[in-house]
Amino acid sequence: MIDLHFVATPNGQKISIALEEVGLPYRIISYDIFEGDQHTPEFGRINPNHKLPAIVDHDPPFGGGPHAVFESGAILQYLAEKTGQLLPKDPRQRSVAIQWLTWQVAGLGPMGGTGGALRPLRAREDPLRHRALHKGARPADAGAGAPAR
Ligand SMILES: N[C@@H](CCC(=O)N[C@@H](CS)C(=O)NCC(=O)O)C(=O)O
Repeated sequence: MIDLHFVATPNGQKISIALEEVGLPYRIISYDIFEGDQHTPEFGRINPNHKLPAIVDHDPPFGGGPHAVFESGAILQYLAEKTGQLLPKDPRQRSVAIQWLTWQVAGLGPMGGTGGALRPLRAREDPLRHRALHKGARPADAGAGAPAR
């Protein structure tokens, strides 16, 4: 049995989708990250970074008692290796799959998360300042106090 420490964000859903796909039995332990559920000493022993998702595999292939895995990319790789599914055996195809996995966790995921967090701030942003920051306008366009060129 696998415990999935879960929040319904894309990172959490990646793991629930993978668990459904490989057909391993699991149970969901839900967290409300806005209430700070992740900041307990118990969860810190599963993920010292206090982020979701994380899993605890009570029957790891290498024995020795329960095994905790955090970071969605590491969890996906663990599930693939445990079941022999999801990752191609062919070394060339395996390399391609790991490239896309790394792109998702290191590129798309953080960019999407940051974009989502900043969108409300951007809406309130001064239009001239926005132009100066994002469209290459001269700093003087940003208004009083900006250094002249
Ligand atoms: N790189 C991590 C990102 C984990 C992450 O940022 N999780 C968010 C939810 S998607 C979280 O737990 N936020 C709560 C917090 O930062 O306190 C992964 O891929 O698992």
